[in-house]
Amino acid sequence: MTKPIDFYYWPTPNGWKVAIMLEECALPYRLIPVNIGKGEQFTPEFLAISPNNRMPAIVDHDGSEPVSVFESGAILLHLAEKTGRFMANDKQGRKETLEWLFWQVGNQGPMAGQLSHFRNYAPEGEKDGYARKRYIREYERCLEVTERRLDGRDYLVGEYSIVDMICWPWVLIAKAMDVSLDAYPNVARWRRMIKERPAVQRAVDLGKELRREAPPTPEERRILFNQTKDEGADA
Ligand SMILES: N[C@@H](CCC(=O)N[C@@H](CS)C(=O)NCC(=O)O)C(=O)O
Repeated sequence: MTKPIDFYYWPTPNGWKVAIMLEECALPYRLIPVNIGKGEQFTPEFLAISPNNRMPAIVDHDGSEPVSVFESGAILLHLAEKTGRFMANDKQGRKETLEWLFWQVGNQGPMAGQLSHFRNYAPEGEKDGYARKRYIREYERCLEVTERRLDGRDYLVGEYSIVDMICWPWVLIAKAMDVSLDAYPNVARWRRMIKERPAVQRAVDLGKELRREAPPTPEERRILFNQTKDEGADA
């Protein structure tokens, strides 16, 4: 019998990317919450799996030795190769899959993450400053890139795939980041179509009882936003 995958998770867009794939493939998994507001991403056990102190991460017990994987793009590739699902397997399709996976983790993800930071967590007085405007523009630029890519296509690469799974969560929350999708009809259609998938709905609901209901406390802010030694993360 296949052993469940250990899934290190917290309910955020980055966590949803992997939750979607696990749910789509109906892979058995054991949910291990990583409370990033409490600093659980810094335990030695977790750092051995995910050296960048970020979730999501997995440990796959399928082979003779457990295999740990961190970074959502690498996890999705691992799961697609393991199951033979949700990834084009011809040479051109694989190349395009890698291009768009790298695009997400190097562009759309970080820009959306920073936009979310400045919108939700920047100190009052800095919320509407240069940084927020910069990340709104970059997030919108990424939406334009996605819009053009989806022109005449249902999905980003071939059939519905890990590329859609990795790009979709940060588009799902566009409105919550004060960005309208009205100017991006292809993106809006694609967002809607994916949102209707039962596996995607299960993934977005995963651990929703753990979601933050109030702004971060000073201690949570220290843990999340002052992570270098000089700033006292491990003081
Ligand atoms: N590039 C990473 C990003 C993961 C990421 O930023 N995770 C955040 C939550 S959304 C996290 O674990 N933060 C913990 C921290 O900031 O210490 C991926 O795609 O897996």
